[in-house]
Amino acid sequence: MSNATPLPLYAISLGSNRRHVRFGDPRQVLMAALAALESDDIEAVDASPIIASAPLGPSRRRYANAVALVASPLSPPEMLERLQAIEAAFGRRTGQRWSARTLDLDILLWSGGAWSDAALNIPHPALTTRDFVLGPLRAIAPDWRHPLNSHTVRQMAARLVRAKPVDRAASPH
Ligand code: PH2
Ligand code: MG
Ligand code: MG
Repeated sequence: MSNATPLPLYAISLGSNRRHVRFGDPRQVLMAALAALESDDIEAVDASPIIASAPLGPSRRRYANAVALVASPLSPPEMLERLQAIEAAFGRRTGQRWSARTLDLDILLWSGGAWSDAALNIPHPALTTRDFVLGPLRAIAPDWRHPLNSHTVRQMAARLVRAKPVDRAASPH
C-alpha cells in the first residue's frame, strides 16, 4: 500500500419522492444515485437498505430514503459541490424548500468531525430528529459518535423512538 492514511469517511443521506423519467420510481432513483456517487475520488464503502418513509413536511408523496458511507479525500465544501452537481444531473430544481424532489443528497457526518460555514453544517442539524435518516444510518454505522453530543447513532435512534410515545400509542401496531 502506497497510502497508509485512511481516507476520511462521509455518511450521506439519499431521499427521493418523485419519479425520474429515465430511472423510474424513487427507489430506482436512489439506486442510480448510489452508482453516480462513485467516482475517481469518492469510494462507496457501504449502503443501507432503501426504506419507504412517510413524508415529513408539506409534500404528500412518500419518500424512498437510504444512507451511504463513502470514503473521500474531498473537503466538506468540495463534497457538497459534488452532491449538488449530482442532484442537478438528476433533474432537481432549486427553489421551493421541501417541495417534492427527484433527489436530495445531504452530508450527515464526516470523520473529520464538525464543520460549519454559511452554506454547510456537519453534522446535519436535523440528524438527531429524523427516523428516516437514523434508521438507515444505524444499519451501517451504529457506533459512529455524533461529534457534538457524543451519542452514538444507535443511542440517537433509540432516543428518537422513546421521544414519541404519543405516536406509538396512536399507531394500530
Ligand atoms: N426530506 C425532506 C422533507 N421531508 N420526509 C421523508 N420521509 N424523507 C425525506 O428525505 C424528507 C422528508 C427535505 O429534505
Ligand atoms: Mg438537501
Ligand atoms: Mg434533506
